[in-house]
Amino acid sequence: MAYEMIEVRTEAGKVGIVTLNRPKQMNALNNQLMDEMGAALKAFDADEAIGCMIVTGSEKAFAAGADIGAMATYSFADVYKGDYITRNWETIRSIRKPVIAAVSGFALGGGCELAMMCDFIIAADNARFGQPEIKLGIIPGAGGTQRLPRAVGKAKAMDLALTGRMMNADEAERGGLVSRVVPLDKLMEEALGAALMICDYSQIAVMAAKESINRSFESGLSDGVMFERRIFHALFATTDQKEGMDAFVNKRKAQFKHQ
Ligand code: DAK
Repeated sequence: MAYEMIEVRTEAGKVGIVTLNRPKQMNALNNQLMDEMGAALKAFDADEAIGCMIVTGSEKAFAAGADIGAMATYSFADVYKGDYITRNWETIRSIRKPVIAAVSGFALGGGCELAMMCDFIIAADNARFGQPEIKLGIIPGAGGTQRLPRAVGKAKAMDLALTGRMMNADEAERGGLVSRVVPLDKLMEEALGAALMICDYSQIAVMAAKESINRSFESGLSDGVMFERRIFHALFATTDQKEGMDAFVNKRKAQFKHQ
């Protein structure tokens, strides 16, 4: 597939990188961009050589939200019948390998929601997060009212969604939305370092960890712990578990085969 609104590349043959590329529109997210991103991530997910993905934007903007110009004339019939958001925005949730959001600049509205759909967010020190939809007469529509309070708690989520204000990277890290904040010029280096580290672990264990942590948002504690326990037990059937533990016992570096 030829991409027009994203750039796609790999690093070290094992990290798949998707860069949102609508600079004049601050990477505003429209249907074509979301279709392209979904296709690129699915292709990486299906590629045996790829162990981790990074979604990133420009220095100025990760993404300034859904494309307001494109949305402005939508009717209820358009968004309902077209299954707006669900049809292509949710593709990222079906990706089984880890997806890191490397965020610099604005991550607003749908941009903040896209970052939250990734597995974790590494932010540059110039990143600014917000859900300003209230200023447009709407509310967050791609999971913001659900994922933001799970990340930062009710008080901060209400504050952000009701006032439309932005929070900077430090506040986002303090609140728990962001896992690390790094200087802008170190953002990709840090995200790549994390991705390469993940690629070197057992891909089965990595996917199982992602699946289990995501389950914690969908179930009660005892069901979630039982889910984790069953997957934990199952990992003892893998070659990688034997390799990882043998390598530790024999004081050597593990060579995982992802089997
Ligand atoms: N959409 C389209 N164009 C955008 C945009 C956006 N979200 N954000 C920025 N741009 C465009 C600007 O129009 C401008 O274009 P030109 O005038 O140059 O043609 C260009 O990017 C540069 O922007 P500014 O001139 O405004 O640059 P500044 O540095 O002054 O300000 C800003 C940057 C990011 C603070 C500002 O542009 C801004 O406030 N942008 C809007 C942010 C925003 O409101 N984001 C939330 C969008 S609403 C739904 C589900 C989900 C959603 C909706 C419905 N349903 C289920 C129905 C999601 C909604 C959203 O995400």
